[in-house]
Amino acid sequence: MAGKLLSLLSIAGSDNMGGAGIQADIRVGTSLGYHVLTAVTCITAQNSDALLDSVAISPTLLEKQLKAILKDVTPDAIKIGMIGSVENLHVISRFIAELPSGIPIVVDPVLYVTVEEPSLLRFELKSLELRKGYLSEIFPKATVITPNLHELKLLTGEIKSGPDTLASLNAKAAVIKGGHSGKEVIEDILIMSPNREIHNSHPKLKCANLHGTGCVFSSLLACYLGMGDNLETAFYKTTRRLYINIEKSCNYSLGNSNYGPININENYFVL
Ligand code: PXL
Repeated sequence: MAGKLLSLLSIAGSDNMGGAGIQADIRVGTSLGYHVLTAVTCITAQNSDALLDSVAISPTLLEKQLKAILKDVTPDAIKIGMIGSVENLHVISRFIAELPSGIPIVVDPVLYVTVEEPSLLRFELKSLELRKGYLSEIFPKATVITPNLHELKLLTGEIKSGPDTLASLNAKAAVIKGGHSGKEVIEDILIMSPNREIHNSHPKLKCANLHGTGCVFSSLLACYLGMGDNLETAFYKTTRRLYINIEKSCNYSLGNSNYGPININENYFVL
């Protein structure tokens, strides 16, 4: 029999514009030779101007998707993005508790997104219960979590990371994504223990096409971990590759808006 095909399981929401969510994860995984399995948690209606609506998949259907996959395939890596409801959070929590040990699980707690319609704030962005669920049920089971600075604030009350960050997030490791700092140099920080931090910096790119950056970050990280990289190497490769993909996305336009998807389809080998 031929060699085993690597598989990434993306548990996330659908973005009909193809920039974020499940669609981003499929493109990231495919670019690295993965077969991408999906469990859809919710469906959004959006374009590059606005998020119009979002509806959660029923917890029963989510559970069936996850069980069907696990009965057949043991994924090499798992990425968890938008969750859609607290009921779905409980389903995901039970699912990851029952997995064989050793599968890297990357959790992107989607609680703040760049473009938003204030009148249509989706569940994810306003639910206190969801935040509590992440902290008590999901983060402790994750290999690494990837909040942005706004999400860090929403989850811990702190705007900066420090020695207590992992304890207050209840997580084993975290990457704090610095893209929203407003600074000219973006600094992403991998926290592996209270006194072990790794900083990766790059200049802020003046680029309009940034939709999906957070989703791509977490699925790249999951893919590299699933290929056997340690967290430090996977973090380095993720920040480098994302930077190159964004740089190459600056000079195209898609549709009406000035907030298009990043082009993640090309793999750039980074070491
Ligand atoms: O980027 C966060 C995000 C995650 N998942 C889905 C989304 C978005 C942002 O629009 O639509 C499905």
